[in-house]
Amino acid sequence: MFKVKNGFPENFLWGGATAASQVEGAYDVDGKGLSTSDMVPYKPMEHSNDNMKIEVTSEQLKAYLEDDSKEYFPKRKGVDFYHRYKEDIALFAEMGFKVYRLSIAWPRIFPNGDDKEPNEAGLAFYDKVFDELEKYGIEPFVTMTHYEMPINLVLKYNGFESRQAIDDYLRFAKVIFKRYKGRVKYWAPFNELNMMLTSPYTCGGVISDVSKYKDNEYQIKYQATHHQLIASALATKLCREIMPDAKIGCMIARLETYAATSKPEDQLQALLDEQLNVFYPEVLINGKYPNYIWRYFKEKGINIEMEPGDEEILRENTGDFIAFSYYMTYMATANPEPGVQVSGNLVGTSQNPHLELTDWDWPIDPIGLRITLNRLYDRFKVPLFIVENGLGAHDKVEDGKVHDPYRIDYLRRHIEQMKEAIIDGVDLIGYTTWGCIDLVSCGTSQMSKRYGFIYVDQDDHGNGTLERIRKDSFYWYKKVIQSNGEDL
Ligand code: BGP
Repeated sequence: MFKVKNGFPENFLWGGATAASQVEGAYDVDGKGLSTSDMVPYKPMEHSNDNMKIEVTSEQLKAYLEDDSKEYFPKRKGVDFYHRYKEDIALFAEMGFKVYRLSIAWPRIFPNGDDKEPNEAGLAFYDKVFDELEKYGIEPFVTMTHYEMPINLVLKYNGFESRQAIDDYLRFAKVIFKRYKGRVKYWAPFNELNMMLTSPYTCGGVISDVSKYKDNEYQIKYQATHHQLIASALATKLCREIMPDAKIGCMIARLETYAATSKPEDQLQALLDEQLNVFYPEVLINGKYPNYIWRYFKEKGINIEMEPGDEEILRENTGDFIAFSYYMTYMATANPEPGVQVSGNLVGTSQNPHLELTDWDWPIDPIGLRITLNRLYDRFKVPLFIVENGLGAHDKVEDGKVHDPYRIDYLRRHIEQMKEAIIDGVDLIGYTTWGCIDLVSCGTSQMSKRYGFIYVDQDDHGNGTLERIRKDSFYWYKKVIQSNGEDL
């Protein structure tokens, strides 16, 4: 299948991942328009999964647009990658990255989403980023949009609730495919398609309280998802036409789920949750809505409005790989007590008594990653790419250094399980740890939830020098890459 050295394929893509909305900052510089993430204020969260939902109401949005002086919007500042990308990419190269996952901020290219012409300054920025990556031989992996929809499209037609979003998205796709043809080999149309179920605003620019499906939240989310699935398939078609050598695949948040007990009904709930999670690759890799989803849609009163030709679009434009984020495992229970979080509503659970928890109550489960890799490969038989995995933790600077043995331990244990999965026969092609540099947390907008190999001097309120400091894990990951996963 593929030559293995020290347990990993010789050409294994080691690297790290970020998102424009969480690192770039410069939210209104060089013609960039406002994105959905620019309208998410600081919402601290400690030791709870309560606000995994990153949502904004129509009233809040109106207030933020009119006068945002009262709120602090951390993602507008990020960690100033926009001006420091050369320094940061040099640090990634120092660790030996083979690949760097980044996203393109859609409103840098089309400030209002529907502008007649793209914004040249925005296109030129990513030219320079790709130049820098090329200088060090680092392959870009581009998430075409990672929670950065132009806010004007939310105001104009409630984001991906409207089918119009497909056309505007494809205009954006065509511009970036043509511009970066030959420079970017790996593409993912959206970030974590399935998180539409908890965060329709963040994932699809959909504000539920103004939705035309107001009385059925499932209809809102799955109709918007249908539009993103069609957009993904048509982007895949465009990609094949414009860049035949590129690879494009679907990206989900993997929610590996265990039955809370050996009760058959809990095991059945775990099966149903698994089906909800793999629904997206079922459509985008296997080319059709899976049979099981129609029962679920019926039970939830969901009636997907499709247009003639939609089924052919999905059947004829399937992806090359499955990319996914993996942080933790979940537990499914058929009869949750009031207040118990269950994976069916896609909220992380801290109930598994056998797993230790992170500072933010995310269960740590390295073996779960081996299970996930086997499950996904057994079902889809396409290459897999782990594009997010990491530990959000409180780090502190001591005498100019950051000692993060807990992060090294977390990553080491997950990489060990990746090695096991490869021995199991899984075709795993790459691994980009999440937040290779400290950045603004997606769910909580906190800087203090740090993931990076590189510490950034900035606190939750945007105070700091933005100085970069190599953590102990920086030097550890450098050895891991140098030894192709042998020296852990
Ligand atoms: C994923 C997002 C990433 C990243 C990650 C960690 O859902 O794709 O953008 O943020 O979550 O979550 P958080 O930043 O909330 O710790």
